[in-house]
Amino acid sequence: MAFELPPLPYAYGALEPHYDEETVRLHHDKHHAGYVKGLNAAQEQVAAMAKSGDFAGAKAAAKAMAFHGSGHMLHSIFWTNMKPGGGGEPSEELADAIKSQFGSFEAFKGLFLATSNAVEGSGWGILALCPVTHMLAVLQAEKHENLAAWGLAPILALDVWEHAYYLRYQNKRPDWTQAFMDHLVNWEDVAKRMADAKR
Ligand code: MN3
Repeated sequence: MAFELPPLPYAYGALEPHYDEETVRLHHDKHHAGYVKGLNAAQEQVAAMAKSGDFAGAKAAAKAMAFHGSGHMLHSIFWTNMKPGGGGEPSEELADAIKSQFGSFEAFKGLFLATSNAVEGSGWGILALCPVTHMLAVLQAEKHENLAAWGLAPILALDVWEHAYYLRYQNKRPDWTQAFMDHLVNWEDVAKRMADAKR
């Protein structure tokens, strides 16, 4: 069954002024859609190899699967991780987990922003949960798939590819990551993802 581009959970312009309508539209309808298309193409390539018995394209298919599959997954998380009037602080279980792992929400925020800002080239800042130990970890992804920690579930994903912010924020990545944290994060969604990952 083919993968599909999930619709945005809000209107294209709903995150203004912190995330501009034009970027959201291009980012969702062109960039994210491109990863869904690439993932489906990789799946078809695998099916064709299995059918023909010719596995000459195995390496390319595996790489395409990791790149486009991770791109599709991280963007799907990213869109739902935001809401109009977001930001602020998490509550209850997620707030406790962040405090226990990082000392305080402020310390977590500093680490998450520094980690996201320091991604080399295109990538992501990620907060992930280990479903076995329930520990939280702040990670980077280069492109979508590199530097992944196997087994950890991303619950907060911040896109720092230039396509994610360049129209509004130009080269000022730290202004974009700060705006994301202060005005866009949907902490209820992050908390729900943590609870789901624990099950
Ligand atoms: Mn993107």
